[in-house]
Amino acid sequence: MCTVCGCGDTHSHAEDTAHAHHHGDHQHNHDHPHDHAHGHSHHHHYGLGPAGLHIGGLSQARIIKIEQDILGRNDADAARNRRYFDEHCILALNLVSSPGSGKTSLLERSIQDLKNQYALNVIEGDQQTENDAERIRATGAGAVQINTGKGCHLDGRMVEQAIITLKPADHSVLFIENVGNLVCPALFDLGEAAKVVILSVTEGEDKPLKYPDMFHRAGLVLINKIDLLPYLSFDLERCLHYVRQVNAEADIIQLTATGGEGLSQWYDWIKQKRQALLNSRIAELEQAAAVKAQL
Ligand SMILES: Nc1nc2c(ncn2[C@@H]2O[C@H](COP(=O)(O)OP(=O)(O)OP(=O)(O)O)[C@@H](O)[C@H]2O)c(=O)[nH]1
Ligand SMILES: [Zn+2]
Ligand SMILES: [Zn+2]
Ligand SMILES: [Zn+2]
Repeated sequence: MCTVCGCGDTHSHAEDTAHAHHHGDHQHNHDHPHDHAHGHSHHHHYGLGPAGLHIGGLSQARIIKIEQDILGRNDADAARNRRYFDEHCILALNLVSSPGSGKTSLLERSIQDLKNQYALNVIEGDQQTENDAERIRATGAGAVQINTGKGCHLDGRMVEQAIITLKPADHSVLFIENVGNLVCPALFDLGEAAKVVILSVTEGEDKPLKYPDMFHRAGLVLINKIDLLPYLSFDLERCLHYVRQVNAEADIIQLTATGGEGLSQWYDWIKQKRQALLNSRIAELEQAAAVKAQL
């Protein structure tokens, strides 16, 4: 399923999709269907309608309705997960990135370093294969693999089912490795405490601007593979600036997931988030007890 995000979009123009064309020396808006025989470069922008995307065969109003239905259902599932995580003081982190940015590597290393401190579990999302769950199990942590088939993101219901299988302990940490995709996982809340976006320096510094939704929703941005900086023309300062442009609030940590710089900052961040979760749960219970005492 990914009717909402339009991933399966074929590059066709139709229906009510008004789109802008930026030709070299002029720009015009039009909504006529046409082939692609222009002899000059031009810019087709499918995100300018009210739905923010184009799906061949569907009107903008229909897309908005479908999206509201699907996301509304997902939000209800995610809210149930969040309540469960809060009641059991489970810190759930949703790791999102492009394929190959280093999510599983980071988890393998983090589990080695943290397994004596916390109970750890991992939900692994990929379209196919159980490779990542096997890598995680080799570290000794509990892992459930979710294969999404043609699907390009995890949703709240999939995570709920995985929790039933994993039965994470109270006060544990649950890492959710989403499907490698910087687009759709931004839309689907899983009930996590925070989205952690991982950007590898091999991907180029412009990704926060190209995929702003994802970076906008991040609680933490990890800039990974900084050990490779000497071999690349990646402009770190510019990248930090771009992250700030789309998200002024997110924490940012630079690191080498395979073992090296920045890992201790990442572990401190987890520790702080976990403590904040415990504190708010304690405050909640105290408040409930105070109300009960007054009755
Ligand atoms: N040099 C270097 N390589 C890294 C680092 N982190 C990950 N890698 C390498 O990057 C490649 C991809 O890493 P994975 O951990 O499989 O990436 P992933 O994000 O889990 O990939 P998908 O699950 O397919 O989306 C592997 O060859 C890793 O060894 C790093 O900090 N430095
Ligand atoms: Zn044109
Ligand atoms: Zn992975
Ligand atoms: Zn998608």
